[in-house]
Amino acid sequence: MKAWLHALPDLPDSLSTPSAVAAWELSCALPGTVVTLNTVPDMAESYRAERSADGSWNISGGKTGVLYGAYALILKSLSGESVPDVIESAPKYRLRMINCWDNADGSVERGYSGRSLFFEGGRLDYDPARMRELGRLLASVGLNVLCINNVNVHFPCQLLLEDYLEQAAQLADLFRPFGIRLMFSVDFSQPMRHGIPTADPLDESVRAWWKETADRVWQAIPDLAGFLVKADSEGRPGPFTYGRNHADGANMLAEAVRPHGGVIVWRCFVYNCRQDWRDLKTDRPKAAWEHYAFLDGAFAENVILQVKHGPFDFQVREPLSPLLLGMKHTNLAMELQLAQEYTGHQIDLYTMIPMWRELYEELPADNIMSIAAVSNLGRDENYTGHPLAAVNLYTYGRLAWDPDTKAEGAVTAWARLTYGFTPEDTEKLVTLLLSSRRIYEKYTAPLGIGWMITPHDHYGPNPSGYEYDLWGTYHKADRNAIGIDRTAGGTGYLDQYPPEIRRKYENPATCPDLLLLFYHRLPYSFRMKDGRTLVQRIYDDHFEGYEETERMAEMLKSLPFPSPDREIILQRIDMQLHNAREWRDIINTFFHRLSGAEDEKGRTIYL
Ligand code: GCW
Repeated sequence: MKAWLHALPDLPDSLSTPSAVAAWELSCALPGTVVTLNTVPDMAESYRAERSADGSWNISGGKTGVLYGAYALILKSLSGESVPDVIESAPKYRLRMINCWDNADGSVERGYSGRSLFFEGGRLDYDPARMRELGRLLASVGLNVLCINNVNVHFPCQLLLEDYLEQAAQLADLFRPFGIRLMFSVDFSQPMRHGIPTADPLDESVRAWWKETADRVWQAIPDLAGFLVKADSEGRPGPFTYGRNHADGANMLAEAVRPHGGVIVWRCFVYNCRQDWRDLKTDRPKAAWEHYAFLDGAFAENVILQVKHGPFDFQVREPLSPLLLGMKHTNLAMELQLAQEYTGHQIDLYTMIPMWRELYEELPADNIMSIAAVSNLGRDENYTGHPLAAVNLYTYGRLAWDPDTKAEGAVTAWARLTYGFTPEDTEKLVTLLLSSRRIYEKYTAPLGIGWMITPHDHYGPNPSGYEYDLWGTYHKADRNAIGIDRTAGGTGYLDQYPPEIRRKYENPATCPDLLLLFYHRLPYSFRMKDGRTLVQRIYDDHFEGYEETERMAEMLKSLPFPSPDREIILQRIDMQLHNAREWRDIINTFFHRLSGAEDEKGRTIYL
């Protein structure tokens, strides 16, 4: 299925404003329902939809608010949800972003849905009809910013150059009727590709170059949202080269884009990726805090620090990053990852909203102004490679609009919109999707330890693959114990949190099981709260994870998916079964060989 709006006819290319799109979508989706649209400029992105006694509707909203109101009414009606007489809504987050990791050569870094939707052969290359379809998909769940190129700007950032800008401007035109603004990733050292000898943010010629560049770019695309920057991260250039800090770097760019209303989204994924495993002092999860917390309040008002949701890198389970809790005087965005890099490559089922709900529960209400997610989209017919991975895009948008969105309601709405099964089958599908994250977690790295994945490619098990590498991701398993003590007595990572969080995790006897090995180094004989030993708990989770995958496969096979989804889904669940079996046996054998502990239930562990 081409995601959840597949039932609507293609959009004509003549619609140039959000209200024109809204009127057209309403006439297709709800024929016979009279809807009046009323644009109230002050309402910006918010809307109020009200049903009159005669059944007709009136939607008032800002320029894009009317569009969001129309989609809300359409999606609620089509998904069979009960539609209240008044729907009133405003987005919680200002920028609701999709970050694409698409390269100019058409490849997608960590992409599992085919090639880039936007680039091919070193140039912008897109299908306008597909762009409109994508625009409506994103707008229908309230997303409003699309950063089209990879944060690792491998190719000189052509998007900033004259001849590319023209085509990029045409792309921006295609998305504008959907309230979606483009954003570009830029390379911090870009001035050096244009004859400037340095990229030092305090150098006058550098500042002047960025100003001129911003002027040129915004002249072509006046509503460009801004620039996204990965600096001093994983080999990318940045202010550190010049002895400057990240406020110096971000504020310099912010000054260049400010006259145009642009923002600088500055990623905080900064850590030592050349670590020596012999070094016992450096603890990678501490890095973001160490680089940024002391700069709280030093960033310009049009800078947003974009922080990965956890302190490592999109593992199956990580605690919420302490930076998201600590920087009270800085604009922050939380970064999620729809692309299933560590979570099954869009082969294994992995519905993310249960994980996101846990993060949102811990986010203080007013700290965060924006949300970003790494895209899971590509040129595949169904956009997300695995047809069921579209649930992640849909629910991401719903949560970015309203962080109180409940997992079950949103997944059910998506399932109904996409497949229109009987209520029993919808319920089966929803149950299966909601359990998929926990199942994946059970058969992969245990209890928050992370990183037991095949290096670089990040699919399948390799328990010590990262152990002596330079990425700072170690579990230090020996014959007695596993893990790193991150409490005050250990690396002190936990000290980066407020006291109530510290108290929750500092004692292994009371630390929640699923993060136990993130925070503590423990012997295999450690008694869990339920009386099992740590190693027995690991064995049990892995056997259960595989069995539950088998049950999931049976259930999937019984559901009436239409073609071609059915074929793709069945082929991938077989691959997932194979993967889950590999994980189960390799992880169990790994721990058995180290600990010598037998499985109390006598199941097969290969020696
Ligand atoms: O998760 C890691 C990925 C890299 C990625 C990096 C990042 C774009 O393995 O492929 O680079 O994160 O977030 O910048």
